[in-house]
Amino acid sequence: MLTKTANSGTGGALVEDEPRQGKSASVKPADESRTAKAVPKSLTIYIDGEFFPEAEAKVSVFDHGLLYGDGIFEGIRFYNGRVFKLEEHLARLWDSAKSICLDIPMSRNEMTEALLETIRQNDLRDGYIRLLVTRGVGNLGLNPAQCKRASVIIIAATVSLYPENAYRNGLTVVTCATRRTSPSALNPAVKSLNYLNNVMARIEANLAGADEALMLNDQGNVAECTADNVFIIKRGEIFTPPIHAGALRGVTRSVVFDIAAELGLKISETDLTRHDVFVADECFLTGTAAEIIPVVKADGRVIGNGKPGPISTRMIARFRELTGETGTPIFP
Ligand code: PXG
Repeated sequence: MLTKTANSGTGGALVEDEPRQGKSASVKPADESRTAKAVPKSLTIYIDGEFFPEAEAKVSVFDHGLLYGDGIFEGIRFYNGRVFKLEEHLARLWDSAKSICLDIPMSRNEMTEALLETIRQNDLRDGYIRLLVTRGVGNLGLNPAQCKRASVIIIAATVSLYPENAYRNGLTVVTCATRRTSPSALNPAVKSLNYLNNVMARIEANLAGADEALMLNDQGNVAECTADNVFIIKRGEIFTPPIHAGALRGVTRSVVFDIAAELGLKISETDLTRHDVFVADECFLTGTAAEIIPVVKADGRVIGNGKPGPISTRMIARFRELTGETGTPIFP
């Protein structure tokens, strides 16, 4: 059962690279906030069945999500009043939960309704959802048996990870020294709240002045980037690392497989080395936040002719059609 405790009106704008902090807690009536365009609006956040203005949306310092990164998450997009690939994201969330023995305290239908209602509360048609399930409140010991009930947090905001010209001109990537977590340590298939491995890689990209970091696995093969799957194209065929190489089973990755089948393009999962990336005709990354974005330089080597290639461009165009036309309706 959802309890409405606040309504912030027309929703806020969370730009990924400029997260807002310490905003006013003031809650405006919907009509007033619609006219006050210049004033950033307070988001309405879902926590365990209740809605809160963002300044009041808080979790306990004893939540093991904070103390140990013990929890899981999903990043989901909605476009044009529809949530894109909602079922697939929820399926992955439930798989992550099972893997770490976390009981999600609601059914899949209840989660869907909570998610849709959070978007409605923020009056958004295009945006990004961050869905978290934390282990919940426990004591200072790491034993999750102390945590009585998992917490569910849903944030609906707007997102723009890269500027539009990045999609036209492509990104630069560098290989980082930080290896993707080995499946024998922490399986990267679990989308856990413990992202320090990826954050360390991201810091390396920042220090090198690159847009993204290419992460290798313990064998030295390409796993993925910090929050994106990697694809290369060679002689008209598309290749991507298999899941066992340390790639997340990306929802956008699966859409690329669907589009490839639709366009009659050959696509396969295969181990890739840095050399394969250097000599590729084209390269692109996929992720919910990044969507499909071309890569034109890797470790200083120009990929193809240094411009997004024809297959990447077709992929991006078809992906944009699909995101605009399909998905779970938010406002039935
Ligand atoms: N690999 C990793 C490690 C990821 O975290 C992807 C690939 C792409 O998967 P999807 O299902 O989104 O196609 C992810 C995506 C963000 C953000 O920028 C997204 C992710 C992780 C962290 C931040 O919002 N996940």
